[in-house]
Amino acid sequence: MNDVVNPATYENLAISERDNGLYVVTLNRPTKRNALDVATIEELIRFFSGARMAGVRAVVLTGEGDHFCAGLDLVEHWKADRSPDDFMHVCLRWHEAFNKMEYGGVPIIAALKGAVVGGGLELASAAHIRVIDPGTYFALPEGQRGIFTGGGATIRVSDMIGKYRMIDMILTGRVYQGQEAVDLGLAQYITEDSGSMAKAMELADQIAQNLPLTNFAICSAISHLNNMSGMDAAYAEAVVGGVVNTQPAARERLEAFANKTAARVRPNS
Ligand code: 1HE
Repeated sequence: MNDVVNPATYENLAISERDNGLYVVTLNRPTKRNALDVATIEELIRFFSGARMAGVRAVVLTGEGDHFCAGLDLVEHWKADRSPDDFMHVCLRWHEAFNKMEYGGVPIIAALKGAVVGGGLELASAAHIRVIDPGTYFALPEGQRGIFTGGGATIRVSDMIGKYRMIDMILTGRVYQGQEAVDLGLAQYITEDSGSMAKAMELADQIAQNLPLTNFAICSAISHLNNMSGMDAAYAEAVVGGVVNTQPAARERLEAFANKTAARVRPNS
């Protein structure tokens, strides 16, 4: 077994393999509400740096216990009494982890519950799809804690809900939940009961049936292209399209369409 997907090599993450290259990655410090300490960030970097090469086709990311993630481990941070230089490097490791997630080419579906706050929201926002249930809530308590973001909220949360809503969240501690959170863009799906995990698994199963190179392009190229000028993005999209849209594995699917055996796109019933 590739060490990257070997559960025995992780302490703060629980890694479990399901069918079809689908993995569940669970933040596993429930007694600390899955707060992100240095060790957990290093484990996220390790898993998501190697996931694609280890054959992982999709990941459901969740948390053990009632809460997805309470953000930065405030107790570790307080005890370490870090210098600015030290904390800058902590933040750079967070970015390493979350960039590996967003740009790594493996689809990540976050099954969210309870608190998704501060750095927990930064982590969730590096996933490609977020599923919530009625008990899930989002907040950026940094303003009240006397600190600031450091794991990409200024980039990804702004991207999801707009700069001024993000500013309001961190200035006032405003909490978003339920359908309003979906309408704003904090999540793409909400379940009626506490079934965010079941829905995330269903989505991951479906996504894992796409060709891996297609999923790689979707979960890597789109984010890169969005960082480029329009001209460069159009050029790079053509290059990616050239590689992905001619992949030999796609021929069978294209042939099925041409032979009228492939499913057609129909409206929801
Ligand atoms: C923690 C943390 C944590 C809980 N760091 N230990 N994030 C926050 O400001 C959110 C802080 N946490 C909370 O508001 C609440 O803990 C929760 C809403 C998440 C959960 O409440 P509850 O009542 O279920 O749990 P609790 O009693 O508050 O905490 C249970 C234990 O988890 C307790 O430890 P214990 O050893 O005393 O049992 C807490 O100390 C521990 N715990 N949250 C450390 N965050 C790169 S910059 C990112 C900036 C940020 O992320 S700022 C936002 C930080």
